[in-house]
Amino acid sequence: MATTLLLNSLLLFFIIICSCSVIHGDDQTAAAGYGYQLNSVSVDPNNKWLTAGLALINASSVYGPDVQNLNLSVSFETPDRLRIRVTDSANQRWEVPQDIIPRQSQNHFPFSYSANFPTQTPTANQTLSLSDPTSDLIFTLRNTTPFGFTVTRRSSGDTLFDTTPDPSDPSTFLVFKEQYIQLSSALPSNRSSLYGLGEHTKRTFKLQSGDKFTLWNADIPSASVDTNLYGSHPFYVDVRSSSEDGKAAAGTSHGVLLLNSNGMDIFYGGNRITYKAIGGVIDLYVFGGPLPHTVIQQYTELIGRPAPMPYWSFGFHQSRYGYKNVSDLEGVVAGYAKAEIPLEVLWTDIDYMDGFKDFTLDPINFPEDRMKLLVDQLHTNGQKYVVILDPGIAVNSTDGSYNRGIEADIFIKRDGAPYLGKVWPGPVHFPDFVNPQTEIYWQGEIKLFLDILPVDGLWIDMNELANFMTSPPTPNSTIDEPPYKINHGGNQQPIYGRTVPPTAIHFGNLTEYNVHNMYGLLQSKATHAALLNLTGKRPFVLSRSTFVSSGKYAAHWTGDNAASWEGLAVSIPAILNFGLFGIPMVGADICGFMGDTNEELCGRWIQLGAFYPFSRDHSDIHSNRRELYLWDSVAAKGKKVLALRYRLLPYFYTLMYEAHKQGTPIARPLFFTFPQDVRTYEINSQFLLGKGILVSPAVSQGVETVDAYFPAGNWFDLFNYTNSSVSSTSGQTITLAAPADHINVHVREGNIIALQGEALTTSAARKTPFELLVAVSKSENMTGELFLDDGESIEMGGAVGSWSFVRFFGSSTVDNVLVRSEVENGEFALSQNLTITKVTFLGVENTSSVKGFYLSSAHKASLDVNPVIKSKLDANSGLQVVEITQLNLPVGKDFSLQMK
Ligand code: MIG
Repeated sequence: MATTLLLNSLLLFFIIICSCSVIHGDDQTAAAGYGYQLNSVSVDPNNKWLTAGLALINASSVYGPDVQNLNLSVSFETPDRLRIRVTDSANQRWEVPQDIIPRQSQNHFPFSYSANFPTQTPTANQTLSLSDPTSDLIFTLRNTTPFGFTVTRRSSGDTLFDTTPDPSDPSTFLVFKEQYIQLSSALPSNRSSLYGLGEHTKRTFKLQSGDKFTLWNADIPSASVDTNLYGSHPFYVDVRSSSEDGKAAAGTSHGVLLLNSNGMDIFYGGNRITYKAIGGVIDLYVFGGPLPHTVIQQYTELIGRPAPMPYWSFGFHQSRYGYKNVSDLEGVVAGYAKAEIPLEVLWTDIDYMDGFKDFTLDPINFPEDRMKLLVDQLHTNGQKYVVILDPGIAVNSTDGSYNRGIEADIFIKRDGAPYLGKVWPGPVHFPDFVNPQTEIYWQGEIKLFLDILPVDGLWIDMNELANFMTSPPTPNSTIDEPPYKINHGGNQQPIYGRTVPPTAIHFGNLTEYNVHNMYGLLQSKATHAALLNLTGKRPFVLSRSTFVSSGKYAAHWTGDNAASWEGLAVSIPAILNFGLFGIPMVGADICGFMGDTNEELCGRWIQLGAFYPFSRDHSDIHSNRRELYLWDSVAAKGKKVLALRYRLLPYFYTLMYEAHKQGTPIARPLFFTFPQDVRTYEINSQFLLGKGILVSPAVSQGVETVDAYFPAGNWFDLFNYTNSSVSSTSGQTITLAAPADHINVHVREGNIIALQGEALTTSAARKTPFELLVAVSKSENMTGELFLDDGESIEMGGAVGSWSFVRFFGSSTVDNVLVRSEVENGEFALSQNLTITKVTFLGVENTSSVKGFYLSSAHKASLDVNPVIKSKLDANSGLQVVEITQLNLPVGKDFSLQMK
């Protein structure tokens, strides 16, 4: 007990050695329990690091051996990002390496600390608080028995994370064993709403008391609710409805990441969250927010911002598992063309492969010559083509991909030989994407394939890793069979089941046990790099398995959902979650994947799916077909909603830019825009696109109305400017008509949206003139943004000259509406001859009779036609819709337009 555990005593300017009597005190309960006691504390001379030594109080026999001595280190990585690490002070343990998830290098901010603790022997329950003068976060070490720490918010005094143990309840203690780490924080259940932690299918977006989350990537269909699925994201956002003292505004938010790649269970009990991880270290980040969107900005600043997605990927996608041959594919393209429903991207599942082997074409049904013609034809039409790849490389010595993999020695190994699994082609080896050589191998294979078939993107499936067989565990191995059984599959299935066994070995002697949850991330990274290097264009990669930071490389779909009404409803929380996880390009299989769909369900699903960031219809080989043109009513609905989606493409794409630059999701919970409105915290079946477009779908069978919540303000129906506008004085639930052919999509006052025309492809839509939609607000400033580039160059917002960015501003009084633009780098927009030909004002006071409008003099020259002003009354609101048409405003030049 007398020895300190400090790493470098030369750096210390004080050392405290606690005496046993101080630590144990009279607390018999603690002496009988587990947990750790504070043993020493130090701060480095620059006040950038606090280090503390912790010593085990009592060993316990469950879940294997305890780690005796721990090192706690705390630093402010930025004023908004506090990092708390607990590691084994004697042994280096596994943790997520910098080369897998590059994090910002440690540029710590100095903190100040409360004066008395470090300079005198701490007594029981004394505390030491650290705070950065510029930060709202305070870290407090508490010399309780057992030891605990808290993170509080300076401005409100609110406790954000509280590991102070309840001495009578060992389940609240810090436990740190070789293969079991327990960390528990108290939460104020009446004021705290949690979101995130996945990947799971959940019926609610807000976490519910009693929810359990297991993180162990698995090929489990997302149709199963509340079990671990394909990805792992140990990150949540905590939105507080008030602070302890009631002083902080509702909506004050922070985020918490436990950066740990090992299998884990997380228990949420309303007033407590408890992590139980089977390896790694505690590497806890607290992001101070204080708003939902700033939390996500801070989170993605650490893990990496989302990859920009090509413009075309915002078009509509059609896929199916079970397309029979090239003629079948051609028929789908023709079906869409005939029905005049937009089809941007055709997809092909494993059916195209020869014997389900990657990088091959079935010579009978998908022969090379016809496939080349198909892809050529799609490209001529302005359409794209994407195919699937699975990780497993078929074991077959006559096969090039196999031989090159063996040659390069890049497969995951077990017992010294490439591990033998089984997937679609039969026996396979799995490329080890931890090995840098594997990126080279993978790129080489993709190049050979692209040389044959120039596909536009890649879809990587089964990368959890999924394995059709279970290899026997290594006898007596606690790696294959750890002492604590996480709740894999919802019933504590062995973690070696139907994947690569945890004892398998990756490059650098890493175990599958430790890197398992990162396989999909590593494959996404390699696939993204390969496409970027080979095509010189912005890659499009869709990955089923994800981990922290996957958004840097890939889009995601929610996997094998159910073609059911529940499957439709649960897609909304799933999509919102991936926005929080930094993977904003996300969608669910439209019309449902598993099981037969039906006309009504599919109709409602395309109405919702048209507003997913990633909008793709996909289905299982064992189910009926569901291309949108197959039912007349679905075709009609598809045409209507996709027409609006395509008009909104500039808006979606500008949201992609915002996501790429700041991390803010494309599809957002309502509380992102309305954090102070606590009624938005419980919403499960509505979401926002950006800050101002509200989607309120019908997600149940047979309904003709929808009860939708509208935060305060005037909202205007985007399908019909003069009908169904809604006025919500202080936030209210409103019953909206939702006839079968209608989905409610509203824009809120204060938003200026740049729209383009409808078209059957995104490239055609991009050639249409712009319409500026101004949702007039009397009380608030109006704003909007528009980002423009070629849609496919690697950088989004890179070299000046290749992009333009336009900010729109507006203000309004009773008889005067002003809207203007400020253009950054206008050259690109000017070079494309992009013009605004129409401005529509929604919500103009009916007392103001519009006499005319006035363009700022600098641009009068651009007015080569006489604009036409039309005004209609919105029967619902009594407000006017005023349209100014036949304008010719260059998007690339500032303008100002006043209407009075
Ligand atoms: O074992 O490639 O989630 O979208 O159609 C199933 C066939 C493998 C699972 C994917 C699904 C895909 C299917 N795949």
